[in-house]
Amino acid sequence: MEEKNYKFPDGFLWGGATAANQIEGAWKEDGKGITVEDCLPYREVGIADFTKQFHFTTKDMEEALAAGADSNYPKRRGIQHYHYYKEDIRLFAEMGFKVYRMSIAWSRIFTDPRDEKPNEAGIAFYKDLLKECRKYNIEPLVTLSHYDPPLVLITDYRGWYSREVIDLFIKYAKVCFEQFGEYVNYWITFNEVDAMLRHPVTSGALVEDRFQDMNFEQAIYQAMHHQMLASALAVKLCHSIYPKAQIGCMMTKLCFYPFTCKPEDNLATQQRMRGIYRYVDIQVFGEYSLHLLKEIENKGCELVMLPEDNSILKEGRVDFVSFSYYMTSCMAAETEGLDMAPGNTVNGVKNPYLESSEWGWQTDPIGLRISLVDLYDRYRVPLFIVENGLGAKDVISEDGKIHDPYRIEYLREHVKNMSLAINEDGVELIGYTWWGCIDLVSESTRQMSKRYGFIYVDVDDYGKGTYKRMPKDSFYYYKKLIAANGDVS
Ligand code: BGP
Repeated sequence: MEEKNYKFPDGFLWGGATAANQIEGAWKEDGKGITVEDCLPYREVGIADFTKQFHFTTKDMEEALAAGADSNYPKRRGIQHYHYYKEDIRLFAEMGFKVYRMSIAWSRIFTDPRDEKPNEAGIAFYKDLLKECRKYNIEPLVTLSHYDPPLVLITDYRGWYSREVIDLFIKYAKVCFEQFGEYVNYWITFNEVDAMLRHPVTSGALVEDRFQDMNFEQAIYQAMHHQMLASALAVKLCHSIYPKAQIGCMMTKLCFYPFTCKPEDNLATQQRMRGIYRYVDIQVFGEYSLHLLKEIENKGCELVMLPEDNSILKEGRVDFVSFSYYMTSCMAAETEGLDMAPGNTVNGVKNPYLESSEWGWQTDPIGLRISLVDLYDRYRVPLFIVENGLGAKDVISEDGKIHDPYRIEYLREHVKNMSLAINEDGVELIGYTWWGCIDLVSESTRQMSKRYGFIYVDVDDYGKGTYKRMPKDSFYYYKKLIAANGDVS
């Protein structure tokens, strides 16, 4: 068999990724405002089904939380990164990270998004964190919004459906660019921008119950439109403040294969895949695709657009496309009787040729190469993989260490396929950040026990543990891989 070298361009950005609401903890410290994520367990204790109804004011919620409601919720503790960030970044540097993807919590920068003045303590925290990255020559890649809208957007607005939220967001983005721009060359506007269609609360602060006067789908399309405008305005603002900075969009790179070669299954797959790209199309091309406008019209919905909206979208086109990639599954026109597989927020028909993680996500390194080629052929802008990883239940062995060959294999096989996409398919890929480079609270399970990290954090789902950090075997593997600039041959 032909020997392959798995090469990457000089300066390729190797690193890891996290999000504020999954690691920081300190949810009430130093003037941080309350967020949707801080309150989500309310639905689990039956006080309200947050996703459907919401009759509280922010003050009610604050009082209930202060009285100890859901006090054991893992997201509020995170991994205490707010207090351990220096140690965490030192460990990232030890692995040789060139880049660290993190997010800023809007609620730390503005306690209430309507405040005129930003919260100085929040600014100071992120400045210190960014300086710490720079100390080790780690390039920060900063996401402005990663699934954590301020609660006020639900209680006092109708989430992103309210056009005023755009101004609030841009005020926040401006503070970030002005205060942190000297440390940051790479920005992302919204994490998994397409996610609002699948979970309207966490991405759009949209609660169905608040839209009894209209079709909820109509509200989601309108909220998406406002988020597109906010993203475009943020891109333009960032370029005007720091012309050298690059700012991109971020999508969930779902990938479906036709379950059979029946034309019906192919058509179902094509339609599904078209849906996946439609909002990134706006961010890259600066305009709505006809098929999305048709879909909105066919559903009897209407998009309210102001005369300036088209030029805002045109002037705010992104510099790169970034994405998360974990798994693939299949599409069939008729799913009755077929096995289904769960995935990253969406289910698909189970692919009999793939292995599954403990959570049923179907691992597919070749699907990453297919995704890179699809994205590059479509957009012709640099690509950045900003989330890829394997969630697993790690066990501490008798020797006191964590041996995680499954994670190493997942990493190696995905990296090989990235190299093939660059060297054989001509894809322009600028970086790779492993999701959850340090153990963090999982988004879908909201627990610690689904672990992604190269670094183990000693805390369980109930907050028991020392929070001590400990490198796993994969830590040393990734360190070697980065030192060899990805040559895993
Ligand atoms: C992505 C999110 C991340 C992250 C990841 C893994 O969709 O952007 O925030 O959590 O999925 O998902 P999970 O934590 O559910 O395993």
